[in-house]
Amino acid sequence: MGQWERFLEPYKQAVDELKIKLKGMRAQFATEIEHAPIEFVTGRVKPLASIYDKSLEKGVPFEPGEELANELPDIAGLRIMCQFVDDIGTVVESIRQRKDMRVVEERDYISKVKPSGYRSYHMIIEYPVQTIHGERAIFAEIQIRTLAMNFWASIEHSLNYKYKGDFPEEIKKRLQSAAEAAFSLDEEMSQIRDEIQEAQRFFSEYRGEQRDD
Ligand code: 0O2
Repeated sequence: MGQWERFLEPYKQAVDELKIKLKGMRAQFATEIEHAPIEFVTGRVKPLASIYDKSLEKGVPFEPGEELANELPDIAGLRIMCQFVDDIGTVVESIRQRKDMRVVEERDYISKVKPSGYRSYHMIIEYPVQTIHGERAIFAEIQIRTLAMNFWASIEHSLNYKYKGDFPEEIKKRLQSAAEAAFSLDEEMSQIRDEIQEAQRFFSEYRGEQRDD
């Protein structure tokens, strides 16, 4: 097994375990309260090419080890998507209360929107992974955002690849205004939230719907 593979293995394990735990949280919410604040959960280990780019950006040697692990706390990354902006606070609070992970940092890019227009709530957690060599605490980043914020971020992320972060002024402006439009949609949806939830309850009862993720 290569050096990188050995270094990344606990991250892969952490992502797999955290996906199960966060999906479990979703299922519990769904059975106990009428509106589940989690729509869906995804997770990934940062690809080696992105680890390389980020290490260059941060001026950290591109070597598997502690320095890289401390400087790049998002090698293990989870994403939680919510229907409504208010759901984000509920999810954040549930994560803070958990005993199987420790929150070490929070960044609120919803009240403090990034200049690009990016909105999301980030939590860096420390998570203990059990390995054959004993317990290993690793960092993971959980990004919590609405479906509209996620839509915007994924489009902007792919355009970022194309322009390598150097957007033409016109596209930059359009993306910023698209971010505001996405946020207006979130605000509009929040205002008609009660109507939407009643309709969703009726619809899922009518179809006898059950999600298994
Ligand atoms: P990928 O491919 O998603 O892994 P810094 O501001 O430098 O101190 P840093 O370390 O960049 O902070 O962390 P930050 O900004 O808290 O979170 C970085 C991650 O948030 C990014 O990871 C993206 O996933 C997401 N993100 C932050 N800003 C933007 C943005 O403007 N647009 C989009 N689409 N996503 C953003 P990576 O490693 O950059 O990318």
